Amino acid sequence: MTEALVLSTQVGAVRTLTLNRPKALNSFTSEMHLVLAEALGEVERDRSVRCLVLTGAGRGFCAGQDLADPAVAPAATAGARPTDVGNVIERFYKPLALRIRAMPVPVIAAVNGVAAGAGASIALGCDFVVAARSASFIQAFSKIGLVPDAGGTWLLPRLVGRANALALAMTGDKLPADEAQRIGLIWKCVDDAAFADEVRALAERLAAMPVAALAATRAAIDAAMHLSYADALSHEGQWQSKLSASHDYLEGVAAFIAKRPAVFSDR
Ligand code: T3D
Repeated sequence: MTEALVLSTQVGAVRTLTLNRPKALNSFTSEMHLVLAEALGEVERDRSVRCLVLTGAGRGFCAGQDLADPAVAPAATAGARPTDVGNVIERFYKPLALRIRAMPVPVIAAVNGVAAGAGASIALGCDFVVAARSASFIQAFSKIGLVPDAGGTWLLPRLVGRANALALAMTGDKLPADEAQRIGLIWKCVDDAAFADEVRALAERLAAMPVAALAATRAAIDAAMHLSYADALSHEGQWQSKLSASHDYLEGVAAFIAKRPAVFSDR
């Protein structure tokens, strides 16, 4: 029986999707994209899911595009037409990156090992990036004559500034997880032995929070990146109008007044 390309498990309200092509460091084939898209659709539809964890099987998180996937690999035969990688981006990576950014629940990238190329971009596009100390981030694109994609050019300078973004993208050097945390590329680097427990604890904590407000927080912060101060203030007000009409806001305030734990359920 063939192994699923993406493993989906749920404990409580935390859904974990595990990229599962460990022999090729979980690099993306067209088929894995399709299976992942289906799994993300299930997360969107299933209201029992309140936090999503994306991780990789084996020693890697994801090595980006599978460079040997016949569907996208550059033609080796002399005279053959080269693959238009832009089409691959439009078809697979752009929808994936946008979808993760619009998930109705918080998304944690649990970077268990190397994250390279589009694998790094997809991780960095998640709400939280928690990496094992043995993990690393590689902007592998320059080594094969491409630019960072899957959101890399947008994310990198915003996360670490232009100087670091250019250095990482142009050299393609391996950035260890602790250094990635130090320069603000990721949220947290944790010892390998504590990695699974840290991810679980964070996911469970987020799942118990008002997740609709957390998803709105992501949207508001992303929108504010290209708004004026005045417009951001107005945009925040619009979100507050919407959220203050929700069950979770009423519950949050009632629980605070009654000095009891809140039970949030909106999504
Ligand atoms: O069509 C398009 O190109 C679309 C564009 C998409 C955007 C991108 O993602 S472009 C960037 C693509 N990714 C890369 O260039 C990374 C390539 N991989 C590496 O540079 C190295 O594997 C790593 C630095 C990530 C890890 O190195 P290391 O020494 O720990 O492992 P390894 O021995 O290189 O890899 C282990 C196996 O995974 C190996 O297979 P083997 O020899 O054991 O049968 C290797 O070939 C395979 N593998 C790793 N990355 C890929 C891959 N196979 C196919 N595609 C990969 N991207």
